Amino acid sequence: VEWRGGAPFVVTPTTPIVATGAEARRIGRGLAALIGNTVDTTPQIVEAATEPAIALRIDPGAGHGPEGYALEVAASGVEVVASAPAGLFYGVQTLRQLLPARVEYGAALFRPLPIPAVRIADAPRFAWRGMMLDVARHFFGVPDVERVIDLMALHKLNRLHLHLSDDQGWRIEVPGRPELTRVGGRTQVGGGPGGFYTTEEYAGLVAYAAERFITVVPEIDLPGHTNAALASIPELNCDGRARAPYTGTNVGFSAVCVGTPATDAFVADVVAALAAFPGDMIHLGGDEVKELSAAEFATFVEGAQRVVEATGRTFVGWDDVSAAALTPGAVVQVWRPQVPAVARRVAQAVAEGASVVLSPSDRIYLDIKYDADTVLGLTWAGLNGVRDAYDWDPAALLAGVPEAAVLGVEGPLWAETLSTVSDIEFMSFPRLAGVAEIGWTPQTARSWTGYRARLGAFGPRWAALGVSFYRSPEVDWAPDGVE
Ligand code: IFG
Repeated sequence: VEWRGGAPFVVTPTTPIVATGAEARRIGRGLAALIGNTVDTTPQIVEAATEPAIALRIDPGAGHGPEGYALEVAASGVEVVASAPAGLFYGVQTLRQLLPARVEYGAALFRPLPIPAVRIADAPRFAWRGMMLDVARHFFGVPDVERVIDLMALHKLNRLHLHLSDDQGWRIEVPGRPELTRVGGRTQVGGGPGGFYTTEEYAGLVAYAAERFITVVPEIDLPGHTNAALASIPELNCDGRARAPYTGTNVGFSAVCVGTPATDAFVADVVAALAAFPGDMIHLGGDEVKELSAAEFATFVEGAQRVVEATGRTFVGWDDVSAAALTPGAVVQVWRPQVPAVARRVAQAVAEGASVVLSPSDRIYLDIKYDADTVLGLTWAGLNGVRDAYDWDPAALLAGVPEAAVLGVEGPLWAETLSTVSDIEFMSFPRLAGVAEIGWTPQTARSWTGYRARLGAFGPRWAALGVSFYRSPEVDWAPDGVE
């Protein structure tokens, strides 16, 4: 970032956005909709301009990589150049953050919008910058998930991991298995009605995310965390009897019967259903299996991984799967780096060719309380304050797991204690912004004091967006509604 001083660029109701090509024009329309609150204050998308303009350009030869961009702001005009659509989108998100927070209000009267003169060249450190939303413990409908996607995009996050099944609920239709949603989709923690995504609704979420350069990573948790499936399909139980629905919050008590034709057919149908949607990863969980022997668990995981890879997709599992013999292309999502035996097994899996996504539960589990006074969330991993969630280096987390093996980071939000989108926002922000910066910014450019100051200045933007964020006492929050 090079602050150039001098006069800012001032966006007025007649400032045009110059963009050519379908993707640049589509991204331009997103910027125009942000800037204008009425028809006559919304910038036009044009092919060329004679007055000071905002120019958006995709130049494959520009050398910015798949998600990088260059941004130049001067009084005479603004230009964002990227080598690919994602990079242009992220350059526009940065431009958005350089605009006053008031731009985020949807109907406020237009006032000229100054953008400080600056030159930026930018690209992300990691390819996987994610959030996980647990829609199984409590179900969240399409509008809530779209809201999460919108907020992820503002922070340049690009992976939405949806935890679609657990003991308390099954949330996605599986062709040929209507009982999974008819029975498993009708419960949730606390006994509420639950819910599920129809094939069309889920496809719509995948598309909505893709428009914002976010890839959805579906998770069906197996062989444990399966009571909803065990309550829906009797032959998944070794005794052939359907389990009662479960609406509590215990973990580890359930597992499918391993090695039976019924279970193998079930896994095949589930993986086929997930592989029918656009994407490159399928997450099959693997966490907290206490009802199977080590041999049964390994047999299940190794078989399930082959089913996923037969679809051409990458297998993802929680760090528990490192107890099985993984193929070199596997992705291990690390949630317990603080457990020495787990850390050793993960390093071994990496030595055998696995990659990792880091979700340390004692850092970025977003359902862990901020502090002892936080009403929502859990405390089994300790307390995850704003600084705890930010002040660590993925390349230094695990011995034997170098930066090259780290695909990126992801903040999981489990929903045992969350039931509304404002609960999601309260536990996610500000800590998810820290996850986003860890995923994007080189370690040498990061410091708690610098981040803390920028976070305080970001509060008004979240307020303008109506985000129910936690005004942590660790941060000096700028006043909102006035800038
Ligand atoms: N661990 C369980 C989750 C959830 C979580 C709550 C993993 C991988 C504790 N598994 O985290 O289902 O209950 O913080």
